[in-house]
Amino acid sequence: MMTKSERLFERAVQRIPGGVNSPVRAYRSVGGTPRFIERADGASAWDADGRRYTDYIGSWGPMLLGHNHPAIWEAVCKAAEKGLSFGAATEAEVEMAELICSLVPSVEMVRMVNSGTEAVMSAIRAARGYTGRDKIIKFEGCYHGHCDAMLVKAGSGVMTAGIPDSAGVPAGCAEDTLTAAYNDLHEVERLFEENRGKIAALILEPVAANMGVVLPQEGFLEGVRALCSRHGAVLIFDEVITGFRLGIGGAQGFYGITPDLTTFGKIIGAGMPVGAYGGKREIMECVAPVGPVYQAGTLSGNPVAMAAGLAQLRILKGHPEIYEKLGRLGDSFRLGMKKVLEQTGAKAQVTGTGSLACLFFTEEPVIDYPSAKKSDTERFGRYFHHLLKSGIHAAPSQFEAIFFSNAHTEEDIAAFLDAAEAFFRGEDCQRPD
Ligand code: HOZ
Repeated sequence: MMTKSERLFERAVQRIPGGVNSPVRAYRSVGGTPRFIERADGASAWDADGRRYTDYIGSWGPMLLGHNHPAIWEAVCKAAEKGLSFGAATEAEVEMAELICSLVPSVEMVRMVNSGTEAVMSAIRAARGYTGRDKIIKFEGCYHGHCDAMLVKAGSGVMTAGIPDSAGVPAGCAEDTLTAAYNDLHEVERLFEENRGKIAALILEPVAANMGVVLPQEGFLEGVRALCSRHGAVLIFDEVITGFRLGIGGAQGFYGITPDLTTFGKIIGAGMPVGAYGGKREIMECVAPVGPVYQAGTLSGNPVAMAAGLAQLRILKGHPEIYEKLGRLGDSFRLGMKKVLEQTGAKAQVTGTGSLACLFFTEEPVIDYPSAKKSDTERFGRYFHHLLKSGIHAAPSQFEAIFFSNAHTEEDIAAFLDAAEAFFRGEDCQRPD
């Protein structure tokens, strides 16, 4: 008999491309049918057939406090009672801007938008308007949302689907996007030399979390900072995943590097659709209505989304011990997984930092896009289905992160490691068609 998820998926594919509203939710690279999620609470999610999973997707990052947190839920209900959207300025937007600027010192001014994609698109426009230059440097395997200029050698769903240079992007939109290998400062230096006075901005994920999780090597972030300063280019940190996750000050606080602009995403909305970009006052004052760089949005700074985000950020600000716990959970996972790999002789690499982790099925260290792509994705598919059968809901792609939240426990991590050990000892699942 078909499960309810299977029946829903059959209907979904008739009316929604691939049956999903974002490709990363599809199970195409791992086989089988996406689980349709009905509800989630804390670290758990239940599918349409009533099966419970420990959830390590966490809406791709924002559920840092776990699902359905009571304070956030209450803030959302209170805000919704007053109205869902006004298309006019509200006090909550001012509070949000002040809070972000106080938590992330490089951000002197900030503009709210509705997604990470919008944040990146707008930050790039601001950088181009500010410098009067057109070219952008990005890194292979970094994902900065789906705006045309960023769909060049991109990570996340486009890497999973094997279409890193999406169709439908006019050549003209991508010709000003230059790419370098992550962690390769020489290549960045060469691009700056070959394009003197033409580079508006360099954008990167300070911890790459859309080609799996790849850490910056020692000196890499310092190096890109120095090169941007030397060549008068705007350094943009895409902190859609790392912002408020690797610490209250994001990856820039964690590594002690100051970008010129930062993009944020869904974490600010605690599960509501939110993004933001901000940074140096002189760059942000190029944005309309102060300056000539146009960017707008009816739902930007939406009152319900602001209420959810303010509730989450205030809890994070008031409870630094949450970050200590997140770091401990991440370390338990990474150290425990290393032990599992040693004991079972499995050829795999565990990567990550803080509350981000990833397991690559390759013998070589993963430092960039080519080394990430060496991972055996067939084996990942079998591992994924073994996890799912063991009640673990992780991203259905090799090239995504495992997200830990404050609702996870050491027992959850131990159960994950047990499932991984069982997989490596040969109790493999078959990959469904
Ligand atoms: N690409 C992001 C995850 N790595 C966001 C999820 C999505 O694309 O839907």
